[in-house]
Amino acid sequence: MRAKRSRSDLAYYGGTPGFTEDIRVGTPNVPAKERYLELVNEAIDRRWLSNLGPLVRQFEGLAARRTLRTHNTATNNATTALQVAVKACGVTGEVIMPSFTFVATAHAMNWIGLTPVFADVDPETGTLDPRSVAKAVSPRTGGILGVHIWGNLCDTAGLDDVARAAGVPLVFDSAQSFGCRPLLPVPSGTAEVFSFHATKILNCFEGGLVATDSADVHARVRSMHNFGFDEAMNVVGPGTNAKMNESSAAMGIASIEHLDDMLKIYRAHHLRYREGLAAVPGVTLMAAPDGQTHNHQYIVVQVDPEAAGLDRDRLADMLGAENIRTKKYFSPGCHRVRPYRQNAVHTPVDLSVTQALTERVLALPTGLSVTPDDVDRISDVIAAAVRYA
Ligand code: T4K
Repeated sequence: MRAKRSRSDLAYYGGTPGFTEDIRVGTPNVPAKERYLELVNEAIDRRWLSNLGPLVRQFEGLAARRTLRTHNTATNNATTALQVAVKACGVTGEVIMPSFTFVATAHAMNWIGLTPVFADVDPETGTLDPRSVAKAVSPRTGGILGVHIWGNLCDTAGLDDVARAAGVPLVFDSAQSFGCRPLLPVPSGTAEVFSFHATKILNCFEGGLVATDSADVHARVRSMHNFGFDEAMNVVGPGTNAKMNESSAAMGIASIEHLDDMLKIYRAHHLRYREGLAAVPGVTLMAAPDGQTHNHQYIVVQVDPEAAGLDRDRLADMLGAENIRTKKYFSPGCHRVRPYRQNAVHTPVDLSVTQALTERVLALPTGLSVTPDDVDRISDVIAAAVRYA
């Protein structure tokens, strides 16, 4: 009896064979290599490589058209951007956030002495559930951090209500949501943070952005992300080094010029997966919510072990044997990892939706390196895996 099927097993049983080379979740998009090299060459010739250079300024201007926020500050990554953003918004003490997110959300808070307090999420969208947040509010609550997971925008109005009632700032972790905006362009929250990590739809190798409509918050973000300096280079408060460099900005500029084309490709892949997986029992593509634009950056399926005849982990193993490298975004939940799992202060409310999702979700390859034929092939392999499980 074999521990797991291999590529040849599925083919032997009549299934579609997988890939001879790895096809991965998170392969970086590089839509304009020549343009990037041209921009980075110019930066080298200018001998201005960091410290709020012209490419960073240009990138901030281009990004602003997409965030629809008045003030935009580019950073070296989203983890430091989250820290700067919550400090600039005056978040203190306990921060209510989802456990169902990448661990950076919780770690970023913990690292600066804030206490993550986890609330549950909506089963359809995976985003923070305002009713659960309301239950988690206590006199120690100093802020609420919503995460627009997989590009699905939170119930921003619901979270706004809870934040107002509690009298605390509402901040959004939009690391996965560049290109995702409400159809009515009124983004809520005091500030939000985007990621331009290599694996994101728009990548700067590494990079982030703090976006806000508040001039006060913006002034603090500008200062805090640059050692506490003000425009006149006086130190006016505490600060860190969260600045984006010119090479990252060059990649961001070169890529953002192709963002609309990339969004079309991601949407086409999403629709193709939907079609390809529609008849596969127990494997359901997570829907993209209405009422917003979406980047479809993550293709996430939920695996129901009863209906599929195999669980998520087994499916991931079978796909891995066919060289299809998936990711379990996001498993386990933050409440199940050190340092949060040992201390009940982090888990005051029921997290059963989170728990169920973490056991069932699986992200599939998409992006510029994936062709429509690849999508069909991956869907066929999943169908075969379920058939022969
Ligand atoms: N908040 C949220 C909600 C986030 O999702 C993230 C980051 C953050 C905050 C923090 O943002 P940053 O500080 O990173 O800007 C990856 C990314 O490293 C991380 O940025 C991202 N979220 C998270 C969702 O995904 P891992 O642990 O999955 O990375 P890794 O090394 O397993 O790579 C993922 C896949 O991408 C693999 O299939 C390999 C592939 N890959 C990766 C890189 C870096 C490539 O093919 N080429 C590459 O260059 O975290």
